[in-house]
Amino acid sequence: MDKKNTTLGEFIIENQSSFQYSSGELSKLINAIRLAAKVVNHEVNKAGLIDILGGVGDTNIQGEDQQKLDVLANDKFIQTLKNREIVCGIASEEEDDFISVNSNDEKHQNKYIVLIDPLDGSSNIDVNVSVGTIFSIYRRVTDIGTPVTLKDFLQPGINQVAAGYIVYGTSTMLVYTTGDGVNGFTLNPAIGTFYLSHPNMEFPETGTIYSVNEGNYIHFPQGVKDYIKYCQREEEDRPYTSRYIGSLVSDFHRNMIKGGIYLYPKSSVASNGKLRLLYECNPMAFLAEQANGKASNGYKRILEIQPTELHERVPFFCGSRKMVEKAEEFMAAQA
Ligand code: AHM
Ligand code: MG
Repeated sequence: MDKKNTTLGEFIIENQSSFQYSSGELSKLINAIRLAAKVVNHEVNKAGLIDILGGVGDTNIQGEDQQKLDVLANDKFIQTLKNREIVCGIASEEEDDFISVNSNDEKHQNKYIVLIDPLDGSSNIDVNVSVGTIFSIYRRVTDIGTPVTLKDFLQPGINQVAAGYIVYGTSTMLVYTTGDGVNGFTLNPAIGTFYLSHPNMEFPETGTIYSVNEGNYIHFPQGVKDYIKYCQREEEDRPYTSRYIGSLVSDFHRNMIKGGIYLYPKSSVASNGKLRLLYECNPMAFLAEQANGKASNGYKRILEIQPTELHERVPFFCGSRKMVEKAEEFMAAQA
């Protein structure tokens, strides 16, 4: 069969047997995410048409205003995962604490936990700019048959079994890895089917795009300031092009296709930057490494950081391998 005619559903089945611990559970879980993605996609696409925009008046645990679509996306993903009884626990950017899921008939028998950022870049919704969903999947570490605990969620990123994102962009794509490369699927909205459009995605080894919120320049550490100046210097393939959407999923997606680096460093006003380790940086880092790219906190591999809190933040440098290494050189020079 022409690979490009492969649907996501077919791809999941075909690849189930090649997955080391395959029991079908992970396939069901990715299928549930596929379904929730289509529902959220439908809502995101009609956001400008109906009275669904704007804040709901709540703030989440990080003190940020929640947008209606954040709440809706959060509900859809959690409901879908709960209803299908395929996970034992869920943590979300929009929930203060993790959720323990108990199937009706069998007590706590599922082995996977999911961490999600249901709608990342949500400050972009009101202005019709791409947003995304990020997900990360682990095997629980506590005993099956008991409720999940925080320990199940505070695992280093290297333990991830699968991770991915959905980008609600000019077209909607679901991109994911189960540790055997990265594949991208584009939604045909007419029939509601994802097709394999980007098999074996890889970051170019280097690139000419840097993505950072330069408005924060004054607050950045000296190593980051020096790296930005390096990007802007006229030499060889530089100055680089600056591209920053403010939507991590979209910035990452573009950089993976074209070659580039994304930076969200710490600053004098945010000691660990902004992005969350568990449901933003770890899944993106897993994807980056699976796509021949690199992800670091400026000094060390993101995937090896031992988390201590559900919503902890971490500086994030991610993208084409050589570019991340160069940024790390500048950081090390100022350490
Ligand atoms: P969010 O989870 O509240 O949407 O924040 C995460 C987003 C990322 O998608 C994006 O890269 C970053 O925040 C932009 O932040 P800033 O506006 O500070 O540059
Ligand atoms: Mg987010």
